[in-house]
Amino acid sequence: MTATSKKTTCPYCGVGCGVNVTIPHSVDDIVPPVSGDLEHPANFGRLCVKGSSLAQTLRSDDRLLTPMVAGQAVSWNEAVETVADKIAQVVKDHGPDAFAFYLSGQILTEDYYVANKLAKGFIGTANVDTNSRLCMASAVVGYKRAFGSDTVPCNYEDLERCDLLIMVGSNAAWTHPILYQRIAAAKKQRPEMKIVVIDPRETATCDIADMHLAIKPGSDAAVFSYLLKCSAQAGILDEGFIANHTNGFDEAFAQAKSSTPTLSSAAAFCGVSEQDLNRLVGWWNDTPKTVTFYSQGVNQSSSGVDKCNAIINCHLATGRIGVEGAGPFSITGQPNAMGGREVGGLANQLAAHMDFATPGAQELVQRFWQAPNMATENGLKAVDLFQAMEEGKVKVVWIMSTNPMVSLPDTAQVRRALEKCELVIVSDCKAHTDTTAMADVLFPATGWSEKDGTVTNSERRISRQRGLLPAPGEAKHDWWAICEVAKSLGFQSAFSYRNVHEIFNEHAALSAFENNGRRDFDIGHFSQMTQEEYDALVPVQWPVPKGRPEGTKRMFEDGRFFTSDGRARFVAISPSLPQHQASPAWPFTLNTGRVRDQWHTMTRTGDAASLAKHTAQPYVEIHPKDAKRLSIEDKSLVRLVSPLGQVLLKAKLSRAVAPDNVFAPIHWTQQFANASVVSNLIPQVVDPLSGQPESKHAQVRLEAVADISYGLVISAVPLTLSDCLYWCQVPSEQGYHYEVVWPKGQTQATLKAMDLKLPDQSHDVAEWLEYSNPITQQIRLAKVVNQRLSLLVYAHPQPESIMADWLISQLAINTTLSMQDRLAILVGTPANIEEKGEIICSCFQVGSKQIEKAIASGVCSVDELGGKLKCGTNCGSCLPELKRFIPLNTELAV
Ligand SMILES: Nc1nc2c(c(=O)[nH]1)N[C@H]1C(S)=C(S)[C@@H](COP(=O)(O)OP(=O)(O)OC[C@H]3O[C@@H](n4cnc5c(=O)[nH]c(N)nc54)[C@H](O)[C@@H]3O)O[C@H]1N2
Ligand SMILES: Nc1nc2c(c(=O)[nH]1)N[C@H]1C(S)=C(S)[C@@H](COP(=O)(O)OP(=O)(O)OC[C@H]3O[C@@H](n4cnc5c(=O)[nH]c(N)nc54)[C@H](O)[C@@H]3O)O[C@H]1N2
Ligand code: SF4
Ligand SMILES: [Mo]
Repeated sequence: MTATSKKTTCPYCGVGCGVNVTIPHSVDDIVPPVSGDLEHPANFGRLCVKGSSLAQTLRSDDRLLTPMVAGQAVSWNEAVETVADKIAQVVKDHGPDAFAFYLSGQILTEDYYVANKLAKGFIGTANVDTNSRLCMASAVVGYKRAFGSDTVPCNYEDLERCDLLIMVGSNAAWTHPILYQRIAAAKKQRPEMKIVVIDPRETATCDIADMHLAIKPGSDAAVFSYLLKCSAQAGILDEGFIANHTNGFDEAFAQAKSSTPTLSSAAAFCGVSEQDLNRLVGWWNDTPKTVTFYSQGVNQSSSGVDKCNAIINCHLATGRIGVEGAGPFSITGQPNAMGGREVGGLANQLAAHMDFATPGAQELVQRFWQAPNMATENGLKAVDLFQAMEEGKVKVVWIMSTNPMVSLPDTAQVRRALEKCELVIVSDCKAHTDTTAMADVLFPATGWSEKDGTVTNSERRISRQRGLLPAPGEAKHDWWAICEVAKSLGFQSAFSYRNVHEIFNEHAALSAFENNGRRDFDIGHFSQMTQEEYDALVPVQWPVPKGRPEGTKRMFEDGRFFTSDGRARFVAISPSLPQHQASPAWPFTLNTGRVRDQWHTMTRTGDAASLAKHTAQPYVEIHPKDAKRLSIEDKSLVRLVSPLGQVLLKAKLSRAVAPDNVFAPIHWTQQFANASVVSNLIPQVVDPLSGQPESKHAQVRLEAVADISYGLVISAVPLTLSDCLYWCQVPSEQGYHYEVVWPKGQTQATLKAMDLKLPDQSHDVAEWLEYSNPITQQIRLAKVVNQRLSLLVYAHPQPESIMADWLISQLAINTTLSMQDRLAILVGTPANIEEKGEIICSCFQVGSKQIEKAIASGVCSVDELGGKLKCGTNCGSCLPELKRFIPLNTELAV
């Protein structure tokens, strides 16, 4: 039998890369090879490290395999009836707004469409919000205010063809790696192309930048307000475009002039040097082909929408929109955040890019759906929704494909809300997440490799996701579960879809229904596709109206916008700073974001041992000056306290953050570490227009943690480490690896006591190997059962680097341990093994020590490093980091 190959789309970031997967012959073929799709216009064959590691995440020991009600496995029938009965009861007793969906930019467009239709047309509530509220909401409102529609004007080629690229609040090198590599390649080809990074923190993205503008957190709008003001002085306004295609220039310009009257006032507001700001102004003035590319550093802010419009104002004023190599380009984070926006999956949208405020829209959608209970006004946005839950107003919530116990700000509030809610339904692929732990009903969902449907990437490109493997256990598609509940509620005829193709056709038909060019989102060409056509769908950029099957590369080329008069709108912006500012009690500003090799709450990337090597533990980046003042050492445990809660993280001393500022990644949940969920610290401050939380900003205090000992526990079976102050489980293939911190005073006896929690091994022959040094206070214990290593515990007063990889590999060794092996285990390393150091290249597992050694032996470029160690030669995600190892930065852009 020959293996078959299928084309699908990567489930991670909004770049939306095409993936080829070779389907295994049988379920026992563990790893189906995954490669980049050479024909996909997002990536042309390349994949970053997360995409390349997809095969490792396909099988998980922790899949949710059956529906559960109150902790008991039940049939789908019973679970669906439980849910439908409760929804019917609360709607009858309290009205439709007592029910809510909380969805995700990671479900497929077809899942999203039916959820939105059920809530807004049939149950009668617009309480359909999503984690895109935490992600894209400000960008959506910014576009809608300016263009009358949520339309991304640009495409990926514009990023390669512009002459100036301003990257604002984006660490694309880690978060949109394939786009970043396309940009880096363009810069290498045309070194005269300028790149500016605006970010309070120095990131890997800065490696290709001609200038890094390390602004004060939240001050972005002032940069663009000043650029607008200077555009007039420099005479680069596009007077014709302003006159013929826009409204509101005078007010916006007057406001920009009064907000940022001088170079010195603007530079002071943003905390940058006048020289740097002036340099940006010069480049802006000289470069018609400018793209401004923005992400969460812009969106996740109490003034996120204003920041977006400050950017868009500059592009409208100079006519730098709707032409090749220019435009305000908001990049989407999740693989289908854009698809969610298309179906109307936010509480203040209706459907198909219509909202409640659009005259006639509600009636149009009602007619199209034949909806019996049409919602009539905006529903609750995410943070308000969870507050309404805590107040007892929302009584049933159905959470699908998101982990709000980790990702929403103020975890304690989210917990209170879910505890108060009468019925919490969670649809997830995983059995154990911080949110499934709060559920009354669990629906087992199929995951990426099992689902069929469509997703839309950051450049409006719709691609097929194709099912590769059979669903495990009783797992079902999300759209199916929604339709079953809908049918059980009595809405049979409107939800009797047989497959996703029927749903997609209906979604396409609604987009075209009585549209006639009035609405941007029109994919009417697809409304009558056959199953075969749907299966063969090639990636295409919307709009794809009837008669334009090739789709649309770029928007607004004709200068017409989707406002009532067809003109774009300037918005007068007064730049403002984040709501909470530092104070003596809370002197540090906490910034949060992503690391290269993990995805969100680690439910998928946490399954790939190789991806854990880049960043094994949750950390906080602290400037060395602050660390010294607070007696915090590198790698030591630090407590971060905010008015809302506290977390424990490992210190990473770094000049990438400014003094008085710290940065922590968002990925670690209670499944991976006992006390490191950073959302515990983030207040529920939101943008007044978009409702998007200011997740990039919290005020905290830092404390060194005293009287502790650090350790490492390696075990053949999972352990419950309840006596620890801190533990973090590091994903590993051979066994269980925990990094641990205990209160001081661990003795051999207490450490051995951990063993009591292991399964009964009384029939086995067990012995302990022990080493302790009273002077260095080191204790090392190894338990050998039937001549094989089963548990290992190291404890010492300082955070030490230990070769956990080698130690854990000893768990898998089948042969009897020799005297030499036993000694090496207690020492922590065999004499003849090269220490790799921190893994930099995940694809080939090349570590910092190996790279340093190669450089010491004369290697002096990234290419030569690749030739010698292979690092950086597969996905290229580590190239920015490799470059930093090269002395004097002799390399140009990679
Ligand atoms: N590896 C990886 N990639 C991902 C994801 C992931 O989890 N892991 N998630 C995906 C998703 S859903 C999203 S939304 C994207 C997010 O992609 P990005 O937005 O690129 O990622 P973040 O790290 O959240 O934040 C970007 C930067 O904003 C900066 N920042 C903080 N405050 C400010 C500010 O006030 N102004 C400016 N200008 N910058 C500021 C931070 O220092 C940070 O470097 O990534 C996507 N890609
Ligand atoms: N402090 C701070 N907080 C943040 C951010 C930040 O930068 N700083 N970023 C915010 C942003 S931009 C985002 S996008 C969010 C992300 O945060 P979340 O959405 O909470 O994170 P995920 O880990 O992606 O959660 C997805 C869940 O869905 C499950 N799942 C995966 N596929 C499917 C499927 O097909 N069906 C179903 N039913 N389940 C599935 C996964 O197992 C997982 O439990 O975090 C936000 N929170
Ligand atoms: S850049 Fe990486 S994570 Fe994003 S879609 Fe492409 S392969 Fe997937
Ligand atoms: Mo996101």
